[in-house]
Amino acid sequence: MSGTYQFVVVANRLPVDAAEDGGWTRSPGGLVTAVHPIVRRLGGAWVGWTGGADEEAEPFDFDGMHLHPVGLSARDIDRFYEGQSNATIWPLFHDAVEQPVHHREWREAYEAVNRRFADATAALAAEGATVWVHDYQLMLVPAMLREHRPDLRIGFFLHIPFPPVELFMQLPRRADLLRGLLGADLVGFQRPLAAQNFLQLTERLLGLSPKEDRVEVDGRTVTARAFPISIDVDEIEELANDPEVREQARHLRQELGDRRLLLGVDRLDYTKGIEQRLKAFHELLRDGTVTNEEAVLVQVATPSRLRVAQYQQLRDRVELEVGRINGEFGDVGRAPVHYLFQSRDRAELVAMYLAADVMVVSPLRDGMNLVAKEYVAARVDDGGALVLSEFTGAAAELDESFLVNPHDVEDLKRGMCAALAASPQDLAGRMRTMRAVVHEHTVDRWAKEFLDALADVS
Ligand code: GDG
Repeated sequence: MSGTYQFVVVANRLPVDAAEDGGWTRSPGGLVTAVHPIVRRLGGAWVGWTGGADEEAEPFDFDGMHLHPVGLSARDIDRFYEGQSNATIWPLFHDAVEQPVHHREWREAYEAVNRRFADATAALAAEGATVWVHDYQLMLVPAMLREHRPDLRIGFFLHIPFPPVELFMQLPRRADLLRGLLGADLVGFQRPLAAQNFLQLTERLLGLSPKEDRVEVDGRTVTARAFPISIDVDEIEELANDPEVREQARHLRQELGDRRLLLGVDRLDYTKGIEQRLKAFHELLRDGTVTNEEAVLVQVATPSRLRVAQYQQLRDRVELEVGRINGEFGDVGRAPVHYLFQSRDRAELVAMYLAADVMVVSPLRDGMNLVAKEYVAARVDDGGALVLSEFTGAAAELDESFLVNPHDVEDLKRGMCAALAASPQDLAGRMRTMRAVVHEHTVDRWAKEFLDALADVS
């Protein structure tokens, strides 16, 4: 059975959020910004979850897109989303920086939910349509889809890292997951190394013979290549030039007096290296390298995956450390760490980017890291310094940043100090170079390159 849509996007979440008036608003974020115009132009459809439990939401049209909700029960959310996706695959694909948890029921739920996504997509896509599947929650979908609809052109993009062979081998039912991805014509990754890991794995696990960026499977060719994602540069620059946002940035600076501002903005996730950043700042204060009079760390930790045990434990550890630092080095009315366990709106984030002397992005492992690119895009004044972990995809493009190994606290401290000590001329030169890179590689270009490659390979 086939449908009428020539282009279908399949992602864990629909590109909308429930509004207070009972309607929908478009979700923020680069992926939606980049893909929405393409879906609208092609009169396409988007298959995804609404974000709520036990929903029997009907398909609906939104701003030129046909949105097809896949309902998840509370049990599906528990097992497929919080379990297999976020407590098994997520940690394992991020170098197992937290111990991955394995449960048979989670794997079964993952397969069942992937099947539902695949069935919904198969029913919507027109004969010969292009389908673009996204991310680690839906890795079985390409093969499930191909089984019923060999006529489709299927692309898959993984937003997170793809692990080295030895680590992937730890996964129960690992071959199924790999075969799931091999259902696609084109598998896209953030970095070339990830594509290599994937191709090596096809040899090790399935005895296939990958050559260059391709592998033959069941008489078809699957191509694996890197397509580093980026941001909506215009959106960030518009905000950075907005007089209200600039005023907000000035106000923020005033509030902090003449102290240098170090900034962290992350989802509260153990991959982001927030604990390592706090430890480094703690030691700088303890060593006397910086004092509470001279510097302040503002950490926005956006609430994330709050029902997953590892995230609750991380929150406790982070909050304990913030309390320790502020208790030891703070003064009445002047704390060294300002910790915000809150989601802030985009304008406010950009105001913070503009106000920050040093942006500290220190993930232990990150597919790309858009915050680093947003910071660079926001610095229309060529000011500010970026301290960036080598273990982010962004490090490959932003090599004029102060690159650090966040696993080594000494190195993180060295990077933070070097950024604080650098001359304005040095910093402006670095920022100009990085801004040119971000300008060149926007999220629109990323989407176009992926879809052009998909059209070419299949
Ligand atoms: C995954 C991969 C890859 C954060 N706090 C707030 C807020 N944000 C926005 C940031 C940024 C986005 O969320 C986070 O993107 P990242 O790339 O930094 O990280 P993940 O969420 O882990 O994303 C990652 C990405 O997918 C894309 O492929 O780069 O490697 O892990 O845009 O600005 N936005 C608002 N309030 C907040 O408090 N409005």
